[in-house]
Amino acid sequence: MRKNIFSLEGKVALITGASYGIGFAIAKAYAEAGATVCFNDLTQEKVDMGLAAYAAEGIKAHGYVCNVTDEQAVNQMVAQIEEEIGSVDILVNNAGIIKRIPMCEMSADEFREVIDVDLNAPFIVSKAVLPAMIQRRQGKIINICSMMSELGRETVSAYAAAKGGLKMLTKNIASEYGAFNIQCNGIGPGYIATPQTAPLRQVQADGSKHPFDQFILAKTPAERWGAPEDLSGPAVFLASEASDFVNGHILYVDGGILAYIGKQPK
Ligand code: NAP
Ligand code: GCO
Repeated sequence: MRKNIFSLEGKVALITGASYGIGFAIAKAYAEAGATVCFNDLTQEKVDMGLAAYAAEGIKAHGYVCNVTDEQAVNQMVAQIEEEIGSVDILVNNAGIIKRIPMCEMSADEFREVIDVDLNAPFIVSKAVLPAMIQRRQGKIINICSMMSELGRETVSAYAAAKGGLKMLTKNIASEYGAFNIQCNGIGPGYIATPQTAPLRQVQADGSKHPFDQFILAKTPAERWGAPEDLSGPAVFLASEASDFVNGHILYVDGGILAYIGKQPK
């Protein structure tokens, strides 16, 4: 029989913030490819919600309460996973937040909060799994970047700074640990329909589409928002041996946004 180079059989995957949304879709794809799925969320309630959602898909996932910005809690969670399940083969730094506030109205504390979750935390979680990866001479780290790793827009200064930084952290991990057969790549989703982007898609009082919704459709050659499942194939590719010589790359999964100047208004 031909070997399946996309198989994740026998691998342990940790996907942060994966009770729902993009993280959940990626974790589900990993489980379907054969991996054991571990995830975390901020509260027991959210973890239980996630566990029930995985169980409904026939997946036995392992859920942990952990704030990814808390280095001690992250180290504890990774140690617990190593003891209970095995060393982490695949890490997806997915947990993230956004604050849409015009820069001149944003406090430094609000800015720091976004940087803490979206940039410092991927550093913290990667640092926690890297020693075992180095020792075992294998590992995959996938950082969930953004259109804002390349582009700016009004109100998202902190998010863009964090996601731009995450792109460079990705390249640096690849540079620093590539010799240990560790691949660190990013996925840059386009505009994906999840709770994070729900305010941008809200139907207006008169029943019309939100102006931002129309704006995104005009900016996306695919003329639709992405679904979390659009990220499944790229995420499996970057976690599998099919991508063993792909390192420090950001794979944009955006329906063509970054290639397109946008539709001319009628
Ligand atoms: P989401 O629906 O808001 O889900 C984010 C998840 O991260 C939630 O489960 C959330 O938990 C968790 N989280 C937040 N802060 C955390 C912390 N400190 N510790 C642990 N977990 C934490 O977001 P999403 O749209 O699925 O996005 C997932 C990732 O993709 C993010 O990094 C986001 O920036 C990125 N992204 C999203 C889009 C998009 O269009 N949706 C596009 C590009 C990139 P709680 O529910 O407990 O808050
Ligand atoms: C926004 C959005 C974005 C997306 C995504 C794009 O307000 O512009 O929330 O930043 O979530 O990251 O790739």
